[in-house]
Amino acid sequence: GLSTDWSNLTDEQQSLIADLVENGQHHLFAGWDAPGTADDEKAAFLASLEKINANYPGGLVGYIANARKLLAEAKTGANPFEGFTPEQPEKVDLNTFDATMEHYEAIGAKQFDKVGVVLVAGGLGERLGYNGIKLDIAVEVLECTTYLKHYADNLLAMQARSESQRPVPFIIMVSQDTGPKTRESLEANDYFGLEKEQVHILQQELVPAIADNDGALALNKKYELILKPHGHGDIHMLLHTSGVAAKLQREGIEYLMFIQDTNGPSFNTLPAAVGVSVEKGYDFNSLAINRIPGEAVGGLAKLVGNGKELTINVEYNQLDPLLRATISPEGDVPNEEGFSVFPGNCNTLLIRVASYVRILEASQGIIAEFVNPKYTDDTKSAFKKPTRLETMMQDLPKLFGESEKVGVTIFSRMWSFSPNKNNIADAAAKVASGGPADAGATAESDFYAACRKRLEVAGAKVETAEEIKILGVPFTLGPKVILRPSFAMTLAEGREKISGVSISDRATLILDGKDIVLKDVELTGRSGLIVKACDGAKVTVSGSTIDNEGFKLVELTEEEMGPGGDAPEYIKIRGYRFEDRGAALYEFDEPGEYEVEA
Ligand code: UGB
Repeated sequence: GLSTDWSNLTDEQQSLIADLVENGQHHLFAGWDAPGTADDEKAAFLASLEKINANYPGGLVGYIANARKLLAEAKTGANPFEGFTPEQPEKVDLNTFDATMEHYEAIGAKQFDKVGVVLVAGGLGERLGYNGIKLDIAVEVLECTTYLKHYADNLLAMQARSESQRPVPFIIMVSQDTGPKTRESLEANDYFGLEKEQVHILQQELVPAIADNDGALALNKKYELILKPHGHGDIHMLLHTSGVAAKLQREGIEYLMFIQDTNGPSFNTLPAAVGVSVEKGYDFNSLAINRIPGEAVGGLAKLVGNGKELTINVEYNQLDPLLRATISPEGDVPNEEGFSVFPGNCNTLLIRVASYVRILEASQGIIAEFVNPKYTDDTKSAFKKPTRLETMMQDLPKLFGESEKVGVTIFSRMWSFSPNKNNIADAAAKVASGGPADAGATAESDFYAACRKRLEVAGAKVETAEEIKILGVPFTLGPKVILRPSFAMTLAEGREKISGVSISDRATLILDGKDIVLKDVELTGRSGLIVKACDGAKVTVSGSTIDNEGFKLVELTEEEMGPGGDAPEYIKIRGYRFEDRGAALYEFDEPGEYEVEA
């Protein structure tokens, strides 16, 4: 009963249509106009079906089958945690910056040429209300380093510290929303010093929305599917179908570190996390923080029951019901230390490549898809709006067997997790209800806090500033310290290069370069000191008191914040900027030995 002229379709198109019709998708082709009318729309529609069919392992028929199965399960209301009791996962606590942390860092730092970095950056950041890609946002606005440059700088620093100096593979997952601008940023900046060949861009595709429990694909209008994002779990499928995971394994990469687009501190944790994975034999190491009850990050728990044991992220919307049904009738309430019972998932994951590739091959990279339809009523027979299958990258351990080991490594928050996810108004509301802001200003202040910590570990006297509040978002900005990854990747490295330093609450210190040494240097008042040294430039700054006007924080006026204000958007999302009032700048772009007495 399909009314169109099918004779000029390719064999593949005809067989795809036949397969779809056989699988309950007759409506996609019903009521078609006669040949000669809307031919372009029809062609585009068929092209979109073919594209989706090619991108999803098992094709559209596989997608529909998976949808029917998951929707049937959702309808019976099966509790995914039935029979399981959550227990504490196996964990290593690195909240303290002590010998244990340095022990793991030392192990991890030897593995820099066996690690690849995977950045999931397909999301648009609607909650942040930012108009570009999130990777182009500045993580700090003293020098306005973007997240993408900051991540690339870390890869360069890892390379510079490994014996082989082999380029660290950098895999970036983009979507149709973020792909063009991500490529543009890389190209406009000459790949930030990386080699083009070490960067692998993988594009995730949208999946069709589903209109009912029978898995009927939803149409926007005649000849047009409704398409929706499939989630960050697509990274596993893409690393499989592209062959990149297997290729990296053949090239000797042993670990992949998965990071998010706006989590600036992730590389602080890399050396120690790798050290933990190596020493404990973890196939999957989830990096975590002490979670605040109710916080929008999942909880990492060991689920025990049904003859099984599985350490997994319990997503934030499922955690409270699970706790109520098992170990905590009050739900997600604070423990004696004020934290949620289970560590919070940073979604920074360190995965052992050998087990990963094996699991990708067995699963085709489709990792624990789920569906979350909103039904019109209790009969669960109709949806309020079309739904779709989704995946989350942290669900990989659901496919693990007895032999794979999952562990959790806990770090302090400013050191490991300070994403920039919320606009100022939402951030202020989150703070008001007792949660973290996870906003531009806090991402920046935590960035400085982590660098201050490196100074403190090196014995520096650091005078912490008072908390300030801009537009309802509280944060502690000073002293503002940037130690670039070129300067130090581990605590030990910072200790070797810093001695006798003291820095006042309003001062600014920026160090960029591998061979910079600071000895007996005092930064008073609001003074600023910036030292930049190229490769081969050995710079010693010693016996100095720095006393200048440094950087001044200037709050944006209401007018500047408004739509007419000409401040860049990455400034507006934090509500302030800095003015350089005469910080001391020492820059060395020729190799050699230099002594600086300011
Ligand atoms: N992302 C993609 O690349 N593609 C997609 O289709 C979707 C996202 P969100 P979410 O660490 O704060 C996760 O939306 O999903 C990228 C964990 O599930 O910011 O709400 C996107 O670009 C949760 O357990 O996060 O929550 C970004 O880089 C918790 O730990 C990343 O995926 C929380 O993150 C995350 O996307 C957290």
